[in-house]
Amino acid sequence: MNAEDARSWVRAARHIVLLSGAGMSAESGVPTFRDAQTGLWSNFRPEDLATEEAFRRDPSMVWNWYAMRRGMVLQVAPNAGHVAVAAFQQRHPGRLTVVTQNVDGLHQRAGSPGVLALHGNLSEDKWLDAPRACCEVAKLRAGSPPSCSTCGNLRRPAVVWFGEMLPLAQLAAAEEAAAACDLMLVVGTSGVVYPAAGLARCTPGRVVVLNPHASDLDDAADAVLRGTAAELLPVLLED
Ligand code: BV8
Repeated sequence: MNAEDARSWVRAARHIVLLSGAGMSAESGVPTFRDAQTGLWSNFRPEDLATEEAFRRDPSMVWNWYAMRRGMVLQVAPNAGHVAVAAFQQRHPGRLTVVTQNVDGLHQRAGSPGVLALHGNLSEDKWLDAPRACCEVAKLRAGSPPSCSTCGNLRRPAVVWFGEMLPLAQLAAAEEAAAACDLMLVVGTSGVVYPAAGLARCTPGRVVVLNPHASDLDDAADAVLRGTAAELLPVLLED
């Protein structure tokens, strides 16, 4: 099957879910989780840094890793893949739902409405421990990370770390969309992180994987398109 054939599936689909991972943003210049880490973090697997335990063990190292990623994301722009998805949604309101594992906000910046960000958002912070009466953002003590100037409660990135539960509202809406769709486009994900990858295994809809390399979800796919997000999505989603 090639992109042309898959286009007929897109045309015939009443409701589409686009499940995206880090590969969706690769052509914008955002490294994937598989890509080698650089600098201070080159000896760490992302999975080892993106945990509460790692943050409590060395808050400034993990905070600075996120600060580096935030800085990088501000330097880049949505690519032709993000733009094609948002344009399809503008042309066909309510027909495509974006469910993303990405915390970079590039789908949202491309103009996609109602993005279900399962793993949170890199540009937001929250309190590490349940906030006390003294924990006011207005009274933060500067630092990496900033903290409550009274009790020392730390600020942390508002992302979902490994071992943490996903935001229930987003997860429930994503499961509902996956159960109701007749086509799921799985774009730029290795398909190893759950429960996100499970959506592609549970959907009754046809599953099309878009990935230049083999992924853990190829066996769940009705079709696999070997190519990149920015190359394939404009073709696939063109009316
Ligand atoms: C939880 C935010 C429980 C932070 C992230 C079932 C089975 C096995 C394990 C588990 C299971 N259930 C739970 C687990 C444990 C764990 C898990 O899945 N572990 C894995 C590693 C085995 N899951 C969890 O911990 C989840 N929480 O289960 O809580 C619970 C229950 C009750 C009460 C309390 C707790 C939380 C998971 C979320 C973790 N947070 N991100 C941050 O970003 O810092 S996950 C993070 O890693 C990303 O968000 C993403 O999800 C994942 C990386 O995967 P991908 O996005 O796919 O990226 P990757 O680099 O791997 O691959 C890129 C792909 O793109 C490649 O295939 C490549 O070929 C392709 N590509 C490259 N270029 C392009 C391209 N494709 C297209 N175009 C291109 N140009």
